[in-house]
Amino acid sequence: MKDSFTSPDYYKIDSLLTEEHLLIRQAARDWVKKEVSPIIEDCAQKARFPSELCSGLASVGAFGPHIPTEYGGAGLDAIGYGLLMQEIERGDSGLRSTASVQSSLVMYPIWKFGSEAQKQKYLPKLATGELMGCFGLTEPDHGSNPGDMTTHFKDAGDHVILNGAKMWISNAPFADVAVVWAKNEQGRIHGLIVERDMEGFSTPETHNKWSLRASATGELLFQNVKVPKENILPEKSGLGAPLMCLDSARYGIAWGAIGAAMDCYDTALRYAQERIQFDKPIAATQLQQKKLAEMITEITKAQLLAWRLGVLQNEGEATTAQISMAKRNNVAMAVAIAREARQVLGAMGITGEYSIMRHMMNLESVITYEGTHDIHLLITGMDITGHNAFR
Ligand code: TGC
Ligand code: FAD
Repeated sequence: MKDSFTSPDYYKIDSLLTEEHLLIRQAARDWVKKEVSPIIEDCAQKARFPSELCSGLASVGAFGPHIPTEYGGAGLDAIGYGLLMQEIERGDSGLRSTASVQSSLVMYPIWKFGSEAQKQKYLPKLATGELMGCFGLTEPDHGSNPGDMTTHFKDAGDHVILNGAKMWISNAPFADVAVVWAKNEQGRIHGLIVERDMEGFSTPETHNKWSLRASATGELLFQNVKVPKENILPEKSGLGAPLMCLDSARYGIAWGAIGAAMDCYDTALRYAQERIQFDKPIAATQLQQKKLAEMITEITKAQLLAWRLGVLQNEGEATTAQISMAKRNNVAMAVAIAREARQVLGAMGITGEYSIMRHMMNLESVITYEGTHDIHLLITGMDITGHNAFR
């Protein structure tokens, strides 16, 4: 099916963007239409990660959009980064996952907490996709509560010995490097850069997913892995370090989810105009108009939320709780729109001829990872009341 996507801009939000933002977005949109749309449905059906798209993701600036150019990043502002995530997730949430992980969860901690030698060694190659990375925080018994992780390392002279397991890790099956969060002997969390060929390190793939099928997910298993001390990120420790990375990735997801929602809305609008029942387009019926009108309203609200968050982020003013609100709202908005849009297409909506069902299934992961829908509500709740309702 030809990709005829046209982006909705009901409140003329484009007029709030710079020339550079529009160029970045157009380049990413053109790339998605040309390279992603023709193959992504087949990849999802076959549960295959399209590794052949990594160099294209790098070329549109999706690996390290907010990392300075001196380290190979694109050096964009927060809105440029957000627009890139939006366009890529318009193609598929799994591809956006790969970009989010590479940029916000691998390059960002190396850039923010790494030594100069670590930055020089890894960042330029991660920016081009020559090296691919993953981020290990979640464990089999510690998902929403990563602070209780049990993965740990012991001092052994010029290296440490790492043991433990991480689960549900995007990009794990093919990553060359993993940024892994583990506790030292005093129970303090540190970030370690683990390389694929280190002895005792394995990354079995997680199969049988109904969601993010074009993204590769796996475990990270560490059995007495010798990690050189020079691979420990020196500049920050404690749970706050991975949580800072999550702020960056959640910010991108707040924009990315708009892309998935736009694609569902655009598909449903076009279909409703073309599909004739009872001698008229279904778009001329009140019930379908209600669905479409509510979709464009919610997309517009989400666009404004993301744009304002982007301005705050550029000013260095965006808080964790504001990012949580945008991630939670915009992903839930996209989930609801995918469900409504699928109904507009009737039976055709369940087929791979259209992208909606794939987006719908993908978004079930997006609403769970990077902090579940519930966790983000509790973050907002704590922010406005001062009471911690997690524990
Ligand atoms: P809490 O006691 O609140 O905080 C622990 C320490 O961290 C500090 N801190 C932050 N620092 C910097 N930035 C932030 N955003 C920070 N938030 C908290 C805090 O001040 C404290 O510092 P200190 O010095 O006092 O120790 O932590 P908690 O254990 O109560 O947990 C809070 C909670 C539940 C909000 C947090 O654990 C959480 O966000 N849980 C959700 C886990 C999650 O989101 N996992 C995501 C895994 S990665 C992933 O899903 C990738 S998906 C692939 C893709 O991106 O596409
Ligand atoms: P749990 O924490 O067990 O939560 C189960 C349910 O309980 C949820 O509904 C939750 O909201 C609720 N709950 C938990 N605590 C509370 C509370 N205090 N009050 C009320 N309700 C609560 N992780 C990584 O580290 N790196 C990755 O690259 C990565 N990629 C992922 C890719 C995919 C496809 C998926 C699905 C997950 C990925 N994750 C990754 C893991 C993801 O971050 C976790 O799944 C998520 O944080 C939730 O943890 P959990 O699944 O263990 O659920």
